[in-house]
Amino acid sequence: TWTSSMRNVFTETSDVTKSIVNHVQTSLARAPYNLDDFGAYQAAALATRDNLIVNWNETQIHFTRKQPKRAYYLSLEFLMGRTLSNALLNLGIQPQTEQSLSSLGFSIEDVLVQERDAALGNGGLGRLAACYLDSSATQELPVWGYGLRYKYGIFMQLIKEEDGSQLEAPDPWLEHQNPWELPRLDVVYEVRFYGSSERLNDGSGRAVWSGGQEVLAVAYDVMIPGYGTRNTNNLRLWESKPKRGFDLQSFNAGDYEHAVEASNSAAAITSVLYPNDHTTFGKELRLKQQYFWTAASLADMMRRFKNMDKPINEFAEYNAIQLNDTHPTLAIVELMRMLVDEEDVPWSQAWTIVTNTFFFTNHTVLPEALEKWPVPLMQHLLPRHLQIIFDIVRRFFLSVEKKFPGDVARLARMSLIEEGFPQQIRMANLAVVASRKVNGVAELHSELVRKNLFPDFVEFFGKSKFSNVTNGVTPRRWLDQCNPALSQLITDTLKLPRDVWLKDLYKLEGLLQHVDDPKLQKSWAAVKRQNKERLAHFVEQMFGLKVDASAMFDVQIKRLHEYKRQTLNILGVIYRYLLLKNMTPEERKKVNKKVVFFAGKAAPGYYVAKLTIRLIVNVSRVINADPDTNQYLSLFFLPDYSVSLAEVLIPAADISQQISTAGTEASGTSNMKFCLSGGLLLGTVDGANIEIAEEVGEDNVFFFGHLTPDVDKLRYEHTYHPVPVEQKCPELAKVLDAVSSNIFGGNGVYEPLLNTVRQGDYYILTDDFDSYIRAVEMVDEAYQDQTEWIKKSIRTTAKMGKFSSDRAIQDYAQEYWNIESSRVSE
Ligand code: 26W
Repeated sequence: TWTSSMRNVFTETSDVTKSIVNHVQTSLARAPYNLDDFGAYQAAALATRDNLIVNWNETQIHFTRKQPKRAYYLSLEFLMGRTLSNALLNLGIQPQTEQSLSSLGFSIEDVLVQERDAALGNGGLGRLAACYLDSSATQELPVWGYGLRYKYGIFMQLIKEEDGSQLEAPDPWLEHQNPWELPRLDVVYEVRFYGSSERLNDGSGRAVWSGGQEVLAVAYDVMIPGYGTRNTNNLRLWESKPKRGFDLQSFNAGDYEHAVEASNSAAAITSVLYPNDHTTFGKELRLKQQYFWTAASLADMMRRFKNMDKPINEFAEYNAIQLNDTHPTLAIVELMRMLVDEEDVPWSQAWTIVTNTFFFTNHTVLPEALEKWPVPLMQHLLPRHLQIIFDIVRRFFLSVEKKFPGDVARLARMSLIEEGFPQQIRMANLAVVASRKVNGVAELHSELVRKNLFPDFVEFFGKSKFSNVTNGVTPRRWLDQCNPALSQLITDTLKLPRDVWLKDLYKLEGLLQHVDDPKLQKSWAAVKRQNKERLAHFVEQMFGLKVDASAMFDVQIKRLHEYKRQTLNILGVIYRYLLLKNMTPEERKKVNKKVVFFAGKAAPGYYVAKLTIRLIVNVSRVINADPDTNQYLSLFFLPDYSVSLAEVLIPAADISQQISTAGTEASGTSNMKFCLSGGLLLGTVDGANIEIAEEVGEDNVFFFGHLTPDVDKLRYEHTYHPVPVEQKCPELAKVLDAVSSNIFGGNGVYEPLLNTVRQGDYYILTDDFDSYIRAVEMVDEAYQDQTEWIKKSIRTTAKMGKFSSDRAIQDYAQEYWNIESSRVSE
């Protein structure tokens, strides 16, 4: 009865319709006659989810039986975006669902946009994690993600009408029930905080940690379907919850506040994503999040491992753990604690297991992003873990001392503890010491990781421990889904089924042999135009202003940060505006028309980044209202940047700006997404821009600016031989003065932002401005020859094979994790 009654994925339109209607009637308890788009979305989501669950279940059973080595991706952030359209694509039931919705009176486009983004991340690191999950499932690899189920994701960004500045509002994304998660109320672990740790002093190194506060971690599973396969992996997110509802004694005594105190503090752990990108302030709640998450995840892995009945010594043969930046570094200490204190494994054996299990990815060289935790805080919150850290330090010191006797300075540099008041624990050093391999996220960045961040460790452990895995993006979301017209054109041109090239992106190279075909050029241009019109329409709705889709679309979208130099871009726009203003109407007619788009959030406490947004918004208000120039130049800051907004912006770009100070952007991933949609790259010689140029050829990108090795020298000059900006870069000085002169309003509010350029100029705008302006001129010139431009665009897309996250995940699976694919049978 069981097997004959089990259902499979619905592939017939009529079954999809039945399922949707059934969910409207039962799950939603709604009547069909007043169903709105949101209701239709909910029902379609539930119908799709049923299919996902079937495959998800099969996959879990498959791998439980098979007992392969598994890999776990530990990330505090997963920036998933919307799920429904991706699920339909991967299940292969998009056309059927479209048809079914249409027969019920709904358009699928209107239904899909009802979904709220799952925005449990800040930026690049979180979106990378999402792309990696997609590729792992698509490649049928036994990979799970582990993260936190924040009640509030990244804040919603509003722009204040009065002054153009950023306002933050909460993102209550779980307001409506979330169909994409399965609450696993039976998968629960206890996580301890505070208390005290007593060493046993029996020579075993063991200790007993007791007392303090115990919090429950409850699992929520998010299904991650692969493309063109039944394999559906799991992303397990933890929610915190009090161990006991509330303190009954206080409750009975009428002290209600005290009664719920503990329960509030437990729930607070997973209440909100920290909105900081690249900085940390040593906040206790952040450390609590990190431990809560790593402890629950490791307990879960250990339970799964023990169910296999293998000796504990083989833990690393069955488990690989990738640390997404230093945020999960406590997992190292926690596994030591579990092995030594709970499994009775001798220290050195435990250390061997640990150092064979972990792999560490570094995502930034900015010093302010390197996590450090005050020793007193660790002592208070995790007393046993502090003991273990000091034990690791002691043994590590002995081994360094043995190799480099008497080299005290080296010991101080390499120590996991930074001296000072208070002492601080250097999480990056801990991650390096305990990991089997360490990688950066692009060739240049991996080189900087070796040369600038960890040179002593390279010398100590040897070069082979440090390598590179260049980032990648999933072509399913970032080409097929967000740019369906281009995907179709590629399929037609390559004469290959879509699912072939979408799984082997190197196949795009086949476009090269058609570059000179006028028919392809024409269709290629038409697709771009169509995407630009979609964006123009979107912006017109939002701002009530006309947008000229025949103008060049120039886009910079990413977190606001000084090193990313949105400031350079906006100062360049002002420069262009002033030039236009000074031209005769006749002269203006020869200028390349341009629409500039910005989007991105600033960390709520990052003053200069918020000022930059305010400047962009106010410049846009002046420029867009200027009848002399606004046909030639307009500017938009699109609020509340998100994955979904990126999906509209990226396909519409003629060019994207990737203009970080050389040596600061570890990789960048939007650069890859733009190029995949045929948007050319205006950028510095930094991060993955370099590898993109290597692939497409330097004549197909627009590079400018000083190179990484020059940057330190320039900064030295700024400090010791400063030259006033008027002298060094008169054109830039004029732009700064224009802002100071109040033509964009503000009455002096922008001075602190302008002064970052006038004084110190850490991100070398004064050194790069002239070459930036020249590069922009070259872009304008190139755009005049539309045929040449389209050819560059086709060549760019054609050479993006390397930047598929499928390639990146293959690198990790083979060179790092040593895991194998296994297909769930049909
Ligand atoms: C502790 C505060 C904090 C928070 C986030 C420190 C560091 C981070 C991330 C590592 C910042 C980040 O997202 N880095 C970006 O990672 C992307 C994926 O590898 C790269 O493409 C970007 O260049 C890098 O800035």
